[in-house]
Amino acid sequence: PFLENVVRHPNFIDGNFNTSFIDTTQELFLFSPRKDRGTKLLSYIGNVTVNGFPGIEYQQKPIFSKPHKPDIKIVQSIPAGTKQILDERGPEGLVQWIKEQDDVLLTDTTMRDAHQSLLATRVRSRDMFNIADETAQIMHNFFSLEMWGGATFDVAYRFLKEDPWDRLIKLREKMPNVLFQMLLRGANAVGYKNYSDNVIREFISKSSDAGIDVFRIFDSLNWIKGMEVAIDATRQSGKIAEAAICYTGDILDDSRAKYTVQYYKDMAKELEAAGAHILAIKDMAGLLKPEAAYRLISELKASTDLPIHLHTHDTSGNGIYLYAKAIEAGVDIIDTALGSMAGLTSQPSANSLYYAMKGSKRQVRADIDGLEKLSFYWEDIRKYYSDFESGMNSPHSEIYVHEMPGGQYSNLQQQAKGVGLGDRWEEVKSMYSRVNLLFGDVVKVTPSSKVVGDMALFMVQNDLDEETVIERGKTIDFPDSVIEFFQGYLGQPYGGFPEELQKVILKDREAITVRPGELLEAVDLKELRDELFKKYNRPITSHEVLATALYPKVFEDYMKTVDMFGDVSVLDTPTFLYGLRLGEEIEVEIEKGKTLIIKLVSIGEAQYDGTRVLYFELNGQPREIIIQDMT
Ligand code: 3PY
Ligand code: ZN
Repeated sequence: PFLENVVRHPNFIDGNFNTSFIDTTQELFLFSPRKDRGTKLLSYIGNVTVNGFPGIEYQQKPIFSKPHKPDIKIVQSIPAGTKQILDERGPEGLVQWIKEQDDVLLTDTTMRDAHQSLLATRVRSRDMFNIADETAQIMHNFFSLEMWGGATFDVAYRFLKEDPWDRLIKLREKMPNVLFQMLLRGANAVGYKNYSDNVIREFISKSSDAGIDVFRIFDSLNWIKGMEVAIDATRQSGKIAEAAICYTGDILDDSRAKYTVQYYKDMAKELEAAGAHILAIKDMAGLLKPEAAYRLISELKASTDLPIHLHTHDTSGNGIYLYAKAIEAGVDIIDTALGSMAGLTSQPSANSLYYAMKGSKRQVRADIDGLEKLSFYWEDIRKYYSDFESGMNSPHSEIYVHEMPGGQYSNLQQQAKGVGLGDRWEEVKSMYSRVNLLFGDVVKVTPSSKVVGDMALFMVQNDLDEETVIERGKTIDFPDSVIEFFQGYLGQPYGGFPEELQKVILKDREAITVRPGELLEAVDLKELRDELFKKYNRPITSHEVLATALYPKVFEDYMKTVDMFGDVSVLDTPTFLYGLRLGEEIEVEIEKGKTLIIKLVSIGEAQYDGTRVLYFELNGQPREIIIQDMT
């Protein structure tokens, strides 16, 4: 282990050492104790069996049917796709190829936005790995697969206790043929606040190395300055910079004069000048009405040369009609999800759109039988996560009023439950739209949407309305996210902040008007790696350094969980979420060729100190695990 510590030390790897290296580098003498993976997993299973999983109402583990895997033959040579076009012809060649296509191309969002929007982002990597081979084969002619970014990064570490980089790398191995796409929140990366420019650049560079090809970059206030560094870094990595316009308001409604067609056209031209390869229209809440889509896309097509990629959410139920109009207007690529993961707050269904466009001039390029089979698989998987469903089970046209992004709906609902406002959800939604107007009608998408959501929860919780906020505001402590927003730390909203409100919220704090990244010092990533090396007493990857730069506390907690329970990503999802039933036996492959057989034999009575003994069998041997009962 000593030699291993030496050769893996970052200074040794970087060639940054001399003869005193061994004497002056104490951490070379730290060795981690031998781990017993079996005991750790039993502790995790015991814990979740007794105490339940956060966000899931405590219950006995339901019986799930085995997911239907498509009965297709996995061929050795996976059909080539857009990934090969990018690799062979570069970004400009790929853009040219898009322009030459008559059919409309699809991006599948099942592994990112669909579950972010329906299931609070809780789908685990394992459920993706198990269908990856089939997906690569069936979706070989898709434009891209959106499978990373947005909230997935944070949620993977925070709730799923798994490494998001591992998801990206393993999926890339299994699906080498179709472009991988991620959602990047501009200067906020995959977080909720602006980061230093060097962190943004490093994150893009490492995400690109790990397998991302298309970076959909947006700014939560449509502020181009907040996108420029990310666009540049993407181009530097030789990947596709897809710059997004976030659609808000209603271009058909003259009484909402703030966000007009001209506003979007100007923004598109600025994004083209900033180096975008593709223009995305990111209709994150599903507000774009069919006629508006026709008009907007026709006008954007006439004013820029970029291919257009349209994203929407089907909350209102108008998604397919909207897409049909967009296709008629010449949109190049659209975002859909597999049937069973589509609709409502998610994307419109690829399967339905395929049939809707039959017989029209521009067809949807897809293997419909294959899509149906993949959809069956996801129908079964979705049941595992039913506790994270939003409860919305029919189209909600109220979206046109509250304007809440699809990806936020189920998350804000969870947040509302968390602060005891679960039964006042209707009020929270209506307050959300009032807060938007109070803030001056802002673009609402992560993280600006979170600020609006936080303020809405705060106002409902404290029985505040618009007048009391202004009148009594000087004596009110507003949520941190709201203060930071009005300080300009998320950038500048179009048309500026409402002045009176800004004064009330900031009190004697200063506001900035420059790009926050200009004020943030570069993070010393090498120093951060050294600190982590000392703290964890093992070699640290660039991915772990970045995770710490982006989410220090979340990553630290994740590492504690790994230390306590080991790698829980190896557990099947029902066991991960519910533990075991009495007498149930499972097989867990902890590494290739190494399987543990785990059986829960009985659960002892609670002791005076609140502990219980759980009696397991591990590979046939009895094992006792003591668990603190917190129910
Ligand atoms: C995200 O930023 O996660 C979104 O999905 C915004 O729509
Ligand atoms: Zn979305």
